[in-house]
Amino acid sequence: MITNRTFTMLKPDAVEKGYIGAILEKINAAGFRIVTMKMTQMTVNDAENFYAIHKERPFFGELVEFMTRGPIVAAILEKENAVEDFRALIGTTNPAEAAEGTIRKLYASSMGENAVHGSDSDENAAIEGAFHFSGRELF
Ligand code: FUP
Repeated sequence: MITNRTFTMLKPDAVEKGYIGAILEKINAAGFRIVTMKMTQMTVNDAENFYAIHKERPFFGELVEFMTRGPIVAAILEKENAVEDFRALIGTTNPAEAAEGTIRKLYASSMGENAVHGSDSDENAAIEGAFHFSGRELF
């Protein structure tokens, strides 16, 4: 089993603000290899399924509305210790608390609109990657 991969989305806020290039540069500079990547837009059904774990949370409706309001960039990334290292690179969920130099500190505006997603476990990285990509799209 491959455990050195994680899954990311550059969220609608980051795409709208023109941060795709800057964020990909940080990802490259941190030593991640891009296994696959695409620009896509989630449907309401997609977002409800992707974030099903948060279904009962008060922010669920806003989260789905936000994640479907425009295109995202989805990607699978590879590196030793990918899940943990990528979460360190992006910073905490709330950008106000994120460490200096992290992607969320630099490019996110709020807890809800936090620029980028990173899987929280190897298991979820595999599930989330398979949600967006078929085996033929992995390089
Ligand atoms: P993270 O793993 O850092 O992406 O954060 P979570 O999986 O806990 O949350 C997923 C998304 O739900 C966040 F990116 C933004 C949204 N969220 C809120 O809007 N409010 C909250 O209190 C927590 C999460």
